[in-house]
Order: sequence, then structure tokens, then C-alpha cells
Amino acid sequence: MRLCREALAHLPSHVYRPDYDVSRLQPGIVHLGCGSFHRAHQVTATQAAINAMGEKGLRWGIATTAMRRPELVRQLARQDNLFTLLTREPHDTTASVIGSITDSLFAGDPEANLAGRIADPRTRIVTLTVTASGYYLTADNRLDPEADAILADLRRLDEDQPARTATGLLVQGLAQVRAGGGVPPVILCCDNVAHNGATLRRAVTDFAALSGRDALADWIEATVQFPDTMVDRITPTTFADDIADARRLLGGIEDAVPVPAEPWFEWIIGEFEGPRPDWEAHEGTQFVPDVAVFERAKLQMLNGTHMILAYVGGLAGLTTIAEAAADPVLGPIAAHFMRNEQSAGVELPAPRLDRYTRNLMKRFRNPAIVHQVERIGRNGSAKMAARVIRPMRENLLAGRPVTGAVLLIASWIRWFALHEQEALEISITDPRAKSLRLICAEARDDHRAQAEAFLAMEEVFGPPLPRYDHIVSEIAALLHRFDTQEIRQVLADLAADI
Ligand code: CS2
Repeated sequence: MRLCREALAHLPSHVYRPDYDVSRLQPGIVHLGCGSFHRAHQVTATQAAINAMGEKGLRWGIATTAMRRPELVRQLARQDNLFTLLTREPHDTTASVIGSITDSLFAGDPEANLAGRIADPRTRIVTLTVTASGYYLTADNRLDPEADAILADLRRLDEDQPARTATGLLVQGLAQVRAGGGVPPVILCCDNVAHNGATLRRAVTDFAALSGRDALADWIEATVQFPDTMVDRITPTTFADDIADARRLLGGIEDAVPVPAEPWFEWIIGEFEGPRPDWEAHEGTQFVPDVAVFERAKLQMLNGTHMILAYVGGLAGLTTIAEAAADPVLGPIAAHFMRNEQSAGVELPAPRLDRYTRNLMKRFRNPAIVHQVERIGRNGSAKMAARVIRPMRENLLAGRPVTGAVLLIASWIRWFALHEQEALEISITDPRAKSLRLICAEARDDHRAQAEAFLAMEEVFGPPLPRYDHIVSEIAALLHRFDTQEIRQVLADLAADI
């Protein structure tokens, strides 16, 4: 039997599930960017909220949207929008059936009518997980007016066609709210972007202004709430093992799209006005006046360290974050980088930073989470500024070491250089892959030219770093060593130095 509403009655008793009648749910939330993380995070917390709220919770169903690929939402629709969350502890997995989605949509279907859904008075909240690269931002966190996807969407707006980027869709939806004199929904960005709410607000108002709608831009600025959030749950891709485990745990009921995730869950949300689900019913959710410190700690210490593990791990032939974090040489380099470099500007007491570091390294080592370095390594050019360069810049200004950041950047460049020589086993996905590969093709064996050309990309690295020449030389020296020595030797030397 396939997972569907009818199957709910046949689930083994130990499986957590919706306490409510899923057929009575109404969509109160529109989501852009339906993927694994969204399902393991917001969709799961929303089910906990609806379970806790009884009858009043039924207005908080989620109309969720895939932005680029329809397969997942088509499959969810075949399963009455139900799926299984597999919570993976190192030696134990539990299954929960999640049923807080009311509609599974694809942004490429004109009948999805996303602008109309955003403007529907029932929609009180729009959430987003389109990844950092889905906002088309430059290193200073502004909308990139030259990005192809943004240019294409500006043309769509001109022609009254449905937009395809999140920013374009928000502009179209909010334009309809304004035209109808309605109350706009709260826009809740749930991506790992610095000051994600404020950044999204600026991207949306910039987009509105670029499309010639200045009055709309002013209205959005004055009336629409874009709270900042910090989101955290490590959620890898679904593999065949996950499908098999779901079948076993659901007593033979078949789910084609289960989501594996770690037990850890955090969602810190800037307080906002208006109705909302009781998300605090899910442990790990908090509403706070200011998200900044949580967000910085998470982006730099978790996401930034993920990057060093991915890029260096990939060069050392390791395939998952768990392997990289457990590696006797790379693990300590990463932990040192996290605690000593990536905590720059994170205003928390030292014992808390120590604890946070220990806990993160333990989460990274969870062997039940198969998080490929290839995936974490994706879209580095969109992640670099907020996760790595910001603390690196502060460390340089303060005269503190930046050994880890230099290693991270050199390893990232090395991915492109090896790819250019067809010597990388990992595939590279990056919005700027073409120009980055071109740099490597042009610089060939000239490591300094390579390092210089990368660092000069202000849209990735921002304005020149303090001690620019020195940093370029250090990166070039590492690139040279990568070419001439065993990576293990390079790492062992670095580990001995820190
Ligand atoms: C990762 C994140 O892909 C990445 O960039 O660092 O997806 C990370 O796993 C999550 O933010 C954890 O909350």
C-alpha cells in the first residue's frame, strides 16, 4: 500500500502522525522552495503546532511549491501530500508521518497561480527555502540586477507572465495584495543568508523598483513584515536505504519520498505581529526580539565549517561530512577553525562557544547522516561572503590568524582547477561555475594568477580583504603545495602549526 490518507489508519501504533483530520486542513501558509530541508523543518514544526492547537490549528496547512523540479511535489501529490520523516540517531531511527501540507505545487505550472495564492486572504505567512543561491544576491547582499534569472523574471513581469524566482513571485503576489487593499502576509525567509529577513525585504523592494513599480516598493517597505530567522537541522538527500527503512518502519506502507534528518532542531524567529501557528510546540523553536547573534553563530560556525569539511574533505577523497569530521587530521583542523576563526563577531561567552563547537562537531560526526561533501560544496560562490569572508575580514583587522579560511578558499579554488584538468571526481554545481572554471583555464599553472583572479571577484568576496597581497600569496602557496605534495602531508603540516 502507498502512503496516503487511507493508509494513516493502518500505520503501526508507534509511528507519530497527525492528530487531526488532514482532509480538513486549510492552507494558511504558502511556501516557496519545497525540498528536504523544508519538510524536515517547517513542515514538521507546523504539524506539531497544529497537533497542539486543536480545531484552531486547522487553518495552518501549507501550500508548498517546488521552484525548479516538479518530481518531488508530483510524488507528494500522489501520496495526498503525506511523507515520512526519518529521525536518524547514530544507532536508531524513528519514523513520523507528516501531514501538514495541503497542496504540492510546481512554480512552472501556470495553474499553480502562486501570486494569487500569496494574495489569498487566508495566506497569513509565506515561508521560503530557496537556498542562498536562489535569491541572486551579490556579496554585499543586494539583488544582482545582472543575474539571468532576475532579467528573465523582469521580462515576465512586463509581459504579465508568472515569475519563476522567489523574489519575482513575491513582488507579483504583494502587488495583488496591494491592489486589492488587503493585509499582506508575513514573509518568513528560512534560508542561511545573513540577516535573511532584512536581506529579502531589500531584494524584493529592489526587484519592485527595477520593474518600474516604485510605489509598490515603498508600500512593501512600509507595510510588509520580513522577520529574520535562524534555521537549523541537518537534512541530507534521500537514498534508497531511506525508502527501505521507511517501508519497514511503516509496516510495509510505501513512501517514495521520505526525508532523513538528524534529531537536532532549531528555529529562532524574530517576533512579528499577526496570527501564526504555535510553532513553539516543536521543541527548539523560539520567538525572540533579535535573531542576529543566533544567526551569526549558525552561519559562521555551522555552515562555514561545513564548507571547510566539504572542500578539504573532497580533496582528501572523503565523501561525507561525517567522514570528514571524524578524520583524525581534518576533524581537529575544522574544530579549531570553527572555535577560533569562525566565532569572530559572535557575541557569546567563551564557555557557550566551546559547548556550541563540541555539539556541532558531534552532530557532524553522526554516522547515520549521509551528507555528501559534493552537496555541501555546492554554490560556494553564493555562500562565501556571509559564512567565511565576514569573520575572516574581522580576524584580519584584529591581527588574528586566518589559517583555516585560507585553507578553505584554496581548497575551493582547487576544486575548480582539478575540474578544469578533468581530475576531480566530484561534480561542481555553482551559479558562477562558468567564470570560475574560465579563471582556472586561463591561469593554468600560475597559482598566484589563479588566487588573484578568484579573490578579485567582488561579487563573491566583497571589497579587497585587509592584507590582500599577503592573503593572495598564502592561497597561492597552498595551491602550489596541492599541486606538488600529497594532500595528507599538507594537512598534517597545517595541523601541527595551529
Ligand atoms: C549546509 C546546510 O548545504 C549547506 O550549505 O551547510 O544545508 C546545513 O546542513 C544546514 O543549514 C543545517 O541546519
